[in-house]
Amino acid sequence: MSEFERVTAYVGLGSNLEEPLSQVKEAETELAYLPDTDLTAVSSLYWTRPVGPADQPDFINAVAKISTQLPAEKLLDELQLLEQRHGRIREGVRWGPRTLDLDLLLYGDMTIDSPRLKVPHPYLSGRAFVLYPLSEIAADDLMIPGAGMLGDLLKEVSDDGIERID
Ligand code: A4P
Ligand code: MG
Repeated sequence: MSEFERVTAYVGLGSNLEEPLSQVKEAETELAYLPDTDLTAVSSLYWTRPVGPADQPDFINAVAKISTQLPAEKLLDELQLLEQRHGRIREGVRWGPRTLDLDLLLYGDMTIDSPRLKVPHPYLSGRAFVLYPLSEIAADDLMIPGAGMLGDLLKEVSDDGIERID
C-alpha cells in the first residue's frame, strides 16, 4: 500500500510522427500499467492541425483520465519514461513534431509551479485539441485552477482544425 491518497489526474496525449494513431493507442494501454495507477476513461481520438510551426504533419490527440497514488513529480517521471520508450527525441524546434507527447494536464485540484512541472498545464485552457477530448470524459463544471470551469473555457475555443475520429 502506498502512503499517498488516490488522485484523479488527466493526461494529454499527442503524436504526429511514425504512425500517430498507433502511438497514441499504445500509450493509452501503457498508462493502464503505470504503477499504483488505474486508467479510468479515455476520450475519442482526434485529428488536429498543428499549433505552432505549421510545416509539420497533423497530430493525433486524446485525453486520458487516471486515478493514481503517484505523487505528481513521480507521475511526470513515468510519463517521460513512456515518451522515451516511444523514441521521443527532445531537440529542435519548440512545438515541433514528436512521436509521443504526454502532458500532465490536471492533478486533482492542485496548482503546481516547480521548475520541471507546471499544473494545470500552462496552455491547457486555450487549446481545442485538449479541451474537446477532455470534455468527453470530464464534467462541464470541472474547475481548472486559475482558469475557470471547463464548460466556459470550451465556449471560448473554436473546433476549427480538429476532427473527432469515430
Ligand atoms: N513540464 C512542465 N509542466 C509539465 C506538464 N504539466 N506536463 C516540463 C508535462 N511536462 C511538463 O516538455 C518540456 C518540459 O516541460 C518537460 O521537460 C517537463 O519538465 P517537452 O514535452 O519536452 O516539450 P514540448 O512538449 O515541446 O514543450 P511544451 O511547451 O510542453 O509543449 P506542449 O505544450 O506540449 O505543446 N499541436 C497539436 N495539434 N497537437 C499537439 O499535441 N503539441 C504541441 C506541444 C504543439 N502543438 C501541437 C501539439
Ligand atoms: Mg509536452
